[in-house]
Amino acid sequence: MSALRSVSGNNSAAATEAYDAVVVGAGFAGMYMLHRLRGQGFSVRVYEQGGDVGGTWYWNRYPGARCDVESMQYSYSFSEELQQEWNWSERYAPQPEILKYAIHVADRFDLRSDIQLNTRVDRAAFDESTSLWSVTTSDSKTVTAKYVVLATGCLSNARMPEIKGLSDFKGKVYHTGHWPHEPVDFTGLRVGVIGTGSSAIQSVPIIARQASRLTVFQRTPNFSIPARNAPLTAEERETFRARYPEIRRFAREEARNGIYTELPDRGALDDGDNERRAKYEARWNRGGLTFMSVYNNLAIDKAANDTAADFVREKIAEIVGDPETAKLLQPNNHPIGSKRICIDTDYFATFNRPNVTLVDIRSNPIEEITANAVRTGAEDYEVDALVLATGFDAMTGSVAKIDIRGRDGRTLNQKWAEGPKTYLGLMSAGFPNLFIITGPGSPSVLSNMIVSIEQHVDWITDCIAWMRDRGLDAMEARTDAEDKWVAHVNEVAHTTLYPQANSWYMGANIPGKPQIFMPYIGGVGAYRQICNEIAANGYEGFAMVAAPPVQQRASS
Ligand code: N01
Repeated sequence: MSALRSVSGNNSAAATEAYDAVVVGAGFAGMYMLHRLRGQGFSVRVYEQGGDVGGTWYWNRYPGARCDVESMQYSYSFSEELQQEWNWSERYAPQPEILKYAIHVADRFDLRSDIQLNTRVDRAAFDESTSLWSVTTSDSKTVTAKYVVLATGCLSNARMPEIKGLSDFKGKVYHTGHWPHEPVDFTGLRVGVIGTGSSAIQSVPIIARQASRLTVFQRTPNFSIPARNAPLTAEERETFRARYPEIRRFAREEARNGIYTELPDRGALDDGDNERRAKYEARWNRGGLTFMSVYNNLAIDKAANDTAADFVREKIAEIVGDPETAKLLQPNNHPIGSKRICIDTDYFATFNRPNVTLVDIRSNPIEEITANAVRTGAEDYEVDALVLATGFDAMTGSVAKIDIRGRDGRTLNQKWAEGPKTYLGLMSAGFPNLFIITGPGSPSVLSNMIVSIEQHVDWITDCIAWMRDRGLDAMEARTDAEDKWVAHVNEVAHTTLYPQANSWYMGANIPGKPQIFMPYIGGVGAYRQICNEIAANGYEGFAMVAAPPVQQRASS
């Protein structure tokens, strides 16, 4: 099982390469998957459409791109040596440093020999007679594999907005999620940014410092908390490293979102106004995503949530000089946290600059883009360059681009036409031996992604090794178990305020996409426990198929 086999039906030159597993994507998920499967003696081929490893950190090179989880935590935990030796320079490392880390991991663990870059997987089809997948890539080759693992990432399918006239624009057009590799300099240019999600909120302050004029086109204002980014001292790194065993354990087992922080023991309305305000103030000053864990009911109780939302709205009004602009920047159509909260450095203060204008395209939608301007009902805003910070076809977009055919030739896109259906976010019934890392139905984007990636990769590796030990040929989610899980994911989501927002969690940012809350909101600790119990019970809810006897296989 361990060696790469080159098999050929007729000994012709056109041999088909055969692997135990094909992994799609060489981001953090695909790299660790390769490392673990190799460690178990499996042959693996990883295909990566980018020119290097790193996934989202390879593509998202826009100015100001950083992770919103602190780097000491947004990093692999599987190797003690790695976490002790890598020196993060800042609390939130910038994109080039995270990419450098990914490249370091690929080299340090000697992963490159099994990764084929610049290659997209176009098609994967399951052959029921052999229980093998045929995987066709953009270089027109087909290989076979017993297992296919989709490590395609949740936010890797940049979405171009459908705006009339966009192709007629004469200046340069950039998408934050597909940024050029060569430096982009906006000095002296009039720049328009469309969108005000995390990517815009990170890039706007930097573009504003370069551009002669920056116009930000906002449809929906977002809640954002200061990052309070700062260099990490050697001492801070050492203190953190010394506590890694407890920090990593907590992130895996106790935290809801895979981030080490205090667990709140009371609700927002249990405190009086002054006490509550003092707590919000302290978290605002500390900065970062943990603002949302001041209290234990901000995600479930609207009255409690309003107290946090009001606090942030007040902060915006304090920071932004022009009251009209401040009002426009105050989010008012969704509970705080029901869309991914943003983390910024000087975003709101940027609107005090004389060269920055905020345009409300909710009341005055963009009608079209002309050769040199963005035209709203009221005005033409002349720009030399356009930055589209318009987001991603999240969670399912990258999977949907691959023609995946399971039993009876049915495609995954057909099966997921009304929304993704998975068991545990790991497998989908009708698609044997096809695993998804951080897929819909798992905590995924609601968590520190690396914590969830490591959990899935470990679970999948253990599962594949378990099958090998028992001579099993195929594994598949059972429809009844999947239906029950989908219902559970949906039920838990609706005990929270999350479905109240038109977010990409719900698929609401893509016209025509079914609106279903995709990630599992039960918390990473609880989810891990469920996955572990299912494995301990012989992979409950999954159907296993034994390998046919050797002579039967040979004659089929
Ligand atoms: O994308 P978004 P993003 N006309 O979908 C607007 C992660 N991330 O790239 O809200 C005009 O959040 C849209 O408006 P509306 C993070 O998880 C992580 O910013 O649909 N506007 C919205 O304002 C994040 O949540 C980091 O009304 C249009 C914006 O574009 C996720 O990626 C950093 C439009 C899109 O916001 C996505 O963030 C950055 C149109 N036709 C991102 N279409 C880290 O720190 C869309 N919009 C790891």
